[in-house]
Amino acid sequence: MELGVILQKVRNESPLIHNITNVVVTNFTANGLLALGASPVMAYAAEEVADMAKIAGALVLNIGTLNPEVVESMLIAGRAANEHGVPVILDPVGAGATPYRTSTAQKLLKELTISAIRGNAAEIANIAGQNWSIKGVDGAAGSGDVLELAKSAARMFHTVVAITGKEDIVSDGSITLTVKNGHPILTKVTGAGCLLSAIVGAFTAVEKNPVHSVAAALAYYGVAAEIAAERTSEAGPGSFQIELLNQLALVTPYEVEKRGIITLGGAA
Ligand code: ATP
Ligand code: TZP
Ligand code: MG
Ligand code: MG
Repeated sequence: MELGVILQKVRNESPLIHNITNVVVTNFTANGLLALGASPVMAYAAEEVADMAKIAGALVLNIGTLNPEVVESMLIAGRAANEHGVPVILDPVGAGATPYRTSTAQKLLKELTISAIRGNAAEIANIAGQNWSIKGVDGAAGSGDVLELAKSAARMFHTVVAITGKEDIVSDGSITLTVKNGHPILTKVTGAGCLLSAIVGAFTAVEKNPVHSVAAALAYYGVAAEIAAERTSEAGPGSFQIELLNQLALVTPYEVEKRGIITLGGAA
């Protein structure tokens, strides 16, 4: 897989990414997509989401701060995206923390064709009917087999599943990859996962093989985070957050190729 080529394609094509996301991460997500070179838009009204989704390169649905109106808009946007061949990405933020979040994520998966789901292990386990502990929107490490979980969830939902954490797993149920980039300080920035899901949308807009697009997005993001952490090692999460935006814009396709670590299965 040519990581650098996919990144360059995102920057060349600057796909429009329609986000229906949560109120915590909206600004950070828009700035992160701009830094990457994509074109973000947030649109929520039931009256306009179908029109926006059908002209987008990808639709990203994020259940972080749900309410019934937002869910209705997600379904309308998702149906329009599906009708027009626009890939839909789901971030099931906090699934498992409350029954409403779990059942909403499951409903979106049932009623829409979803190209990829990106979440932490607890969120993916809970939508797949397994009981992993989750505290609010933060997943506990858990003791389960994350590789098997990604595989079985991908098969269950007929989609690509990305489980992120210290190492990231991407599976379509038959091919499973591990991405070993990133930095622990990402866990101190709210929206680090939500922005990543939006970036997965941007990569999936330009690369039609979703295992490749998702793995490339995770590697790109992890490499940008590593460089940002190196450059702000004397500082805290505030400086890191800003430097992450800088590096999302500055990291080159060559650096992503050189530093990206993607292996087949869970092997080292
Ligand atoms: P959570 O709420 O559990 O933190 P999230 O939705 O914020 O989940 P993460 O799993 O934190 O999403 O993933 C966001 C990014 O942070 C990914 O690029 C992931 O690889 C990276 N990441 C998370 N934890 C670590 C870690 N301990 N070491 C390195 N990278 C990490
Ligand atoms: N509460 C509802 S959504 C949200 C919080 C804190 C943001 C979660 O962002 P992420 O990317 O999962 O850390
Ligand atoms: Mg996190
Ligand atoms: Mg999250």
